[in-house]
Amino acid sequence: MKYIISIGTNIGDRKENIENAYKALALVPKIEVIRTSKIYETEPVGYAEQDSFYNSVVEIESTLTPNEILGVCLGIEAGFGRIREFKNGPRILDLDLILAEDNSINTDNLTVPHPRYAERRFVLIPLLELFDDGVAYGIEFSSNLFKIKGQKIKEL
Ligand code: PH2
Ligand code: MG
Ligand code: MG
Repeated sequence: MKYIISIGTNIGDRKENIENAYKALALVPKIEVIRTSKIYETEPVGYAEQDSFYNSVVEIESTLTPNEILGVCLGIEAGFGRIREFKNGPRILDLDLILAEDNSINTDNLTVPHPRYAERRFVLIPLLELFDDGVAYGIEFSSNLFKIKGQKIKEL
């Protein structure tokens, strides 16, 4: 099954962090990285008093379940020394499962599609780069861009 994972960072060498996340995903058994978007510099969303983020999205192919993918994401974050201080606060690396090819999931610890992705230009713009007709796995996502105000974003 294919999955879309969003990567974000605003601590340290942000470009290197994103590239390390691509590499870490590619090293996981049963995960193949199919393609990555460009890297974007983005205005913080949610909590404004922090440095700008670098964001990217990745499409992977995997035989792992959505819950296993979530575990991989949390494991990679921990491996890079992520400390969770407060919601939407600064982070060295955040990997979020955004979409799954043939699944919607709603459990206590995982909701897919990601409950807030449609409000986030930093997810939708790189996603549109990968799915230029604005549809990913049967989900039309690009029209959400018209509803978003602010949230500056630029390609590196
Ligand atoms: N992640 C958040 C909250 N706000 N803003 C930007 N620009 N990029 C992010 O990755 C991001 C955010 C919560 O995970
Ligand atoms: Mg996140
Ligand atoms: Mg996260």
